[in-house]
Amino acid sequence: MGERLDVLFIYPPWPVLDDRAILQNSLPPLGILSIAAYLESLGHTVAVCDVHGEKLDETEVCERLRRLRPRFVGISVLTNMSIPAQKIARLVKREVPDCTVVVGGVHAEAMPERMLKNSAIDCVCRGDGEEVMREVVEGRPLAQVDGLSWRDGTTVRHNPPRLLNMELDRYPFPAYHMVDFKNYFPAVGSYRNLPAINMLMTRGCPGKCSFCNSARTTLRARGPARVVEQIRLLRETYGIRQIQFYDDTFTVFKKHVLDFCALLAEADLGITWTAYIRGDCFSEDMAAAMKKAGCHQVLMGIETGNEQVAARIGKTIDRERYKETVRIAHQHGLEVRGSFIIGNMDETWQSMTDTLDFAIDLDVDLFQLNISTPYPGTALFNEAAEKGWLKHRDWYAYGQGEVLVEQPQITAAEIFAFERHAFRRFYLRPVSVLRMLKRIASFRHIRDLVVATTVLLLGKHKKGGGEDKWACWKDLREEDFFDVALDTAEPLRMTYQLRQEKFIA
Ligand code: B12
Ligand code: SF4
Repeated sequence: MGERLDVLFIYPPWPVLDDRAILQNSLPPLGILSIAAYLESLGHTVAVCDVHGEKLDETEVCERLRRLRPRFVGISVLTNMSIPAQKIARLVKREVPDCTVVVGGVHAEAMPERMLKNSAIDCVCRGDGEEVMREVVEGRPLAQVDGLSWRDGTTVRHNPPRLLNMELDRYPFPAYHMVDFKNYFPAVGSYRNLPAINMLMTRGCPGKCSFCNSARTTLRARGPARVVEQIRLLRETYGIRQIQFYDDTFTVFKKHVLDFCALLAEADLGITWTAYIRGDCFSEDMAAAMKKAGCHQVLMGIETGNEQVAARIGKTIDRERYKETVRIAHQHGLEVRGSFIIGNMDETWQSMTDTLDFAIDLDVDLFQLNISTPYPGTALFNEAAEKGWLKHRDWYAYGQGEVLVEQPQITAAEIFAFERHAFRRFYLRPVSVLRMLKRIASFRHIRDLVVATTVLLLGKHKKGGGEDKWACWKDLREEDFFDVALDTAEPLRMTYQLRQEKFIA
């Protein structure tokens, strides 16, 4: 038998995607790749198993566990994949009983008690995982690791929060070498060149949106030179030609953006890229610099076109400002992808119509529409839970395509009907059809267009599709993994509070 691995990180699958999945992206999990790189730089042996990206089934995961026999396993948990994550923890303890299982990520940290009802999970990391994981792996007793919640018999103990690391450049680049780039692809309509990969220049967002886990989290930025260095590595080592910046607020630090663009343009790496901008943080000089550095598309979370709904979700709108932003982007040859949400609190057919009208009036090139989803750790989840409006906690469905909040003034059927109507009305306009045809630059773009038309306009997507191979991760019941009768309550929390302020137990 070979040497035991120190740490294995696992990214669970989200197996109930319908055919819309093909419109979506599959990209490497930067959170665990960042922790993995840090631990490796400290001399630990580390591997990453991306069950979602590699499309692994239960047998393959178990085989990998038996082969690597990790001392520690770290599982990253978003809400939609939290039930398969519970099962994976069980498999880990079955195959490697003496292994310590740590979970982290936005869902786990918002619901530590729920995770710890599963005896296969030893502790929950709240917030950044780099230092927490280092201390756990170095053998520090769980009770002494800041930022950790753990089970003490039948009670959950919440250690104090960990101070935020404001200097992100202290950490090495994500451990890209631990994943296979062949498994990843960007979303339809979001790329010029391939292969593509995701990156971040910042962490955190000062916004206050009621539906978002990033709301009010401390904004931290990496140095522009270091980001360009990372792009050079991706280009030269992995042949990457397209980057998707997934920062919540890429354009908040104007000087940073300008410095970054100047350095990237000078490096002349032949990279095309996209980034999220904020409607209220964009300017002529930024647009010009971004275009010159290879940016071809900006994404804007506009969410709604109705003033009342905007106030309700914590994202007020200045119509003229948004219009000006789109004008600036277009003038500099940047496509605009507008992202909108329907089914918000207090939403009506009329307010959704305001949103569609606004998208058309703004003249965004691509129209992205999601259904409001109450994620644990957000104000939306807490309000829906307190009012008794949460339809269920079957986390599989928490993927922005289902109606999960039951409101008296609107039905789920109306929201779905509006969604279909909106895609047709937006994309079947001659100006949109023309734009879509003009964007075609490769065979893959043609394929994308056919798929998008079939799924979004003809509504032909079958629910619960995907590969049969993934049956092992589907239709699981979370309760079946709860084998510890905790005497600790499960309070409602806000992500920003549990990460940065005194932890609310
Ligand atoms: C990039 C991104 C994507 C990419 C790549 C996803 C991926 N493989 O990572 C794509 C576009 C594919 C994507 C898809 C989706 N995403 Co997304 N995505 C993001 C985004 C913008 C950045 C993620 C990231 O890289 N963060 C940076 C790293 C450093 O942070 P991190 O991942 O949180 O990890 C740190 C800590 O959380 C912790 N940690 C995390 N895991 C672990 C594990 C252990 C063991 C430990 C100790 C610590 C730890 O340590 C990490 C490093 O410090 C976030 C928002 C955000 N700012 O985080 C949304 C976000 C994660 N996505 C979200 C959603 C909803 C989705 C989708 C469901 C959307 C959809 N309808 O399709 C899908 C689900 C995909 C899936 N496979 O299931 C929500 C999740 C909400 C929730 N409660 O689950 C977020 C939080 C957006 C938001 N603000 O609400 N996403
Ligand atoms: S939706 Fe965007 S602006 Fe609002 S809190 Fe989340 S990341 Fe920030």
